[in-house]
Amino acid sequence: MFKDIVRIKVIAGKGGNGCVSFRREKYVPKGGPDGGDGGRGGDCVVVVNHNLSTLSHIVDGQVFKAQNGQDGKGDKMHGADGKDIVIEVPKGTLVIDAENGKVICDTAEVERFVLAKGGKGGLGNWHFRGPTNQTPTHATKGEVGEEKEIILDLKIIADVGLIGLPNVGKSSIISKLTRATPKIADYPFTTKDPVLGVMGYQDKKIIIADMPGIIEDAHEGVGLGLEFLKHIERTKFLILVLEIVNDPINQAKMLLSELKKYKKELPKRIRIVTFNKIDLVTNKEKIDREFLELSLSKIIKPKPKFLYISALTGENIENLKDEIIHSLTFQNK
Ligand SMILES: Nc1nc2c(ncn2[C@@H]2O[C@H](COP(=O)(O)OP(=O)(O)OP(=O)(O)O)[C@@H](O)[C@H]2O)c(=O)[nH]1
Ligand SMILES: [Mg+2]
Repeated sequence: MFKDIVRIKVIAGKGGNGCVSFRREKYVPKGGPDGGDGGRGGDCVVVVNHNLSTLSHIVDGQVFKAQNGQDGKGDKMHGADGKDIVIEVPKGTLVIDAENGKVICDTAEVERFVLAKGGKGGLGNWHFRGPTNQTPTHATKGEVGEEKEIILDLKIIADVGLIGLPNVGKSSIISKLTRATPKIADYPFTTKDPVLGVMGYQDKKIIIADMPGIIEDAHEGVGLGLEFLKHIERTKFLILVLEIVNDPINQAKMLLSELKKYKKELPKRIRIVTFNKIDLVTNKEKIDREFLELSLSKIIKPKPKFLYISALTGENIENLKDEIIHSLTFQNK
């Protein structure tokens, strides 16, 4: 199951107590104080695991507790430090303080972060010896560890996102561009969650995200809603997938309006418009490309690149690859 938001509780370990003890040796009836210090409590740490792509391994409400430090012992023996507890997350997970909603750490930038610090160990009684007190019976207790309620909110990191109505061929396209094997079927909402694929180019890896379909009034929760669009917020650009045989201009208008309702600037992210299923058009002369492109250039700004493709036969898929690479290079300059 794909999960992209969970609430957890983290409890760092308590420090071990300092020890009260006196040296006991043969012929030394009154030995000096030798109580050791308590160990430090373990920390709660969030760490990026590059093999993860969801938060499904974490249960909502799960409590992560680090180990307590051990108490000090006689003979100045230091108690063992408590072990840290590591919470593994996919890259791109935002760590949010549930109390005030503030982002504490963005794992797109930081790969390891201490969420809650373990308590310090207490001091053993030998620290408290002095000229006036040779037999201190005092040691300090270990400090409690920090405790926090945390929200983990995954926003996947992809370079390019595929956006379109249901059933237009988005998953078919990603399966042609990358080695991803998403479910492809002739009914709407086959894709329920984002799917990532990697397109190799020279020594670079371009990450492409296939998205669920968007329908009219998705912003009001119709279809699968628009919540998944948070996963394209970090993409460098979007590819709009339109079905050539099904009034593409109308499809584009509807999609733009939904994207805008989610986030006003999102439509500006569109760099490529693909007209898919070109193989279904028997008389290609009948398509008025000029009219199509002119109409779409009026509503998509800056003017995108247009490609007529077929994910079924592979027509123009190589050109689409080139265009993706070109757009990314252009963007990075
Ligand atoms: N003829 C033809 N059929 C295609 C082409 N691309 C995809 N299809 C078919 O269209 C149907 C939908 O394809 P998907 O790739 O699942 O479409 P999608 O956009 O991912 O659909 P959702 O995940 O439901 O949003 C499948 O039956 C595909 O085989 C194409 O270029 N030509
Ligand atoms: Mg799909």
